[in-house]
Amino acid sequence: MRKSITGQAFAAAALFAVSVQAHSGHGAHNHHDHHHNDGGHESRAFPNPDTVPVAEGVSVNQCWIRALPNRLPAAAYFQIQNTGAKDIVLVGAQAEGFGKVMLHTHAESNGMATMVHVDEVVVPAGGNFDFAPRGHHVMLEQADFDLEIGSQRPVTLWFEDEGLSAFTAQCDVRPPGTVQ
Ligand SMILES: [Cu+2]
Repeated sequence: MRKSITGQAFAAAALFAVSVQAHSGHGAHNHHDHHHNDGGHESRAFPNPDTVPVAEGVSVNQCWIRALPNRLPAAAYFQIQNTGAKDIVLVGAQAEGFGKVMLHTHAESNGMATMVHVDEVVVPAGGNFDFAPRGHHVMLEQADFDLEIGSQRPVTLWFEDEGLSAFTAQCDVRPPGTVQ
C-alpha cells in the first residue's frame, strides 16, 4: 500500500526536497514487501564513478552499514562534510551488488513512522549533514550477496552542480542491532 504525500511539510523540509512517496505500514526497517517496480522511484542511473571528478571540498566520513539477515534492505549512515564555498546537492547513491539504492528519511504520517524517499539533500557551504539512525539513510536493497559483518563495502554518493561528481566511502558492515 503506497500513497503520495507530496507537499507534506517536515521539520527539516528546508534541508531536502519534498518527498513524493511514503512506505506506509512498514516496521522499522523491514522493506520486505518492496516490489521491483516502485512507482517511479527506481534508482537513478549513474555513470561509472571513476569517470567523473571527485566532489570538491566534500568528504563522507564514518560510514557504516547496518546489515540485516536474509538480504533484507540494509541502511548506510555517514556524515557529509562540505568544506567548500558553495552549497552542494546530494542527488543519489549507488552501491555495488545492490539492485536498488535510494535516499530515504523517516517521517511520521498519521502517527505512524514511515520511510520516505528523498530526491536530494543540500549540504550548506562550510556545513555538514548527518545520515543517522531514525533520520536520513541510504537504503540498500536487492542485494545479490550476503553482507558480511566486519567487512567493508563501498557506497558512492552523487552530487550535482554544473555536472555530476562523486565520492565513494568505504563503509563498515555492522550487526543488525547496531544503533550508533
Ligand atoms: Cu529506508
